[in-house]
Amino acid sequence: MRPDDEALIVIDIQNDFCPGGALAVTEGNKIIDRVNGLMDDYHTVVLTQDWHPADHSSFASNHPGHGPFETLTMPYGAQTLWPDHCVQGTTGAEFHPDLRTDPANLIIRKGFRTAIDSYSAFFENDRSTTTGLNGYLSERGIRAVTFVGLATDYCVAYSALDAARLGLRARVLLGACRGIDLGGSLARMTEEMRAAGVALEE
Ligand code: VGL
Ligand code: ZN
Repeated sequence: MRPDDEALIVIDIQNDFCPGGALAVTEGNKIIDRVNGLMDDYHTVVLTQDWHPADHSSFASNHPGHGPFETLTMPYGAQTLWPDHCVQGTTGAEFHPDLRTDPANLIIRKGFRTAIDSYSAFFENDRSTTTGLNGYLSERGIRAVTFVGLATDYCVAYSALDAARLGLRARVLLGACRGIDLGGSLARMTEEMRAAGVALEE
């Protein structure tokens, strides 16, 4: 068992991010056995769930003339456009059926505001609108967080960078993550995490 001031944060292991899904991450399903095992080591387990309305501003389909994986400038900065994914209430938004959910103490949904995307488990993409997760963790006395899940270079990396910025000890188990790797994003975000003091382990 890990010390009780540590939490495991499992990012977005949902059908749409696994093979066959709308925004499938290569081998996204391959991490599930390991993640399920890790849950037994932590007193506190948090799952995140990407949870978008159908008219979400990150969907290319809501920007006529633009396609998936293009970048648009939003009021809060640059935003990658994605295929429709993790639409509230759909099968694609459900956790992968092999993922254990019973051990979760908290399930945090993000990206449910039409006008703003949310990669990080802590803050939306304006980097200031909070999800409430930091308050939950601090009230529970959590000082260190370990991240696993999908995708390494988006929701995992943004979450880990925010955790470090918030003064939590942050660790990413890269072998229990898989990346999207859009235009070199995997190398870039891995380097950003390393530079921010996030512990990168296999
Ligand atoms: C994610 C792109 C869009 C992720 C979520 O979970 O990494 N990536 N929405
Ligand atoms: Zn999303």
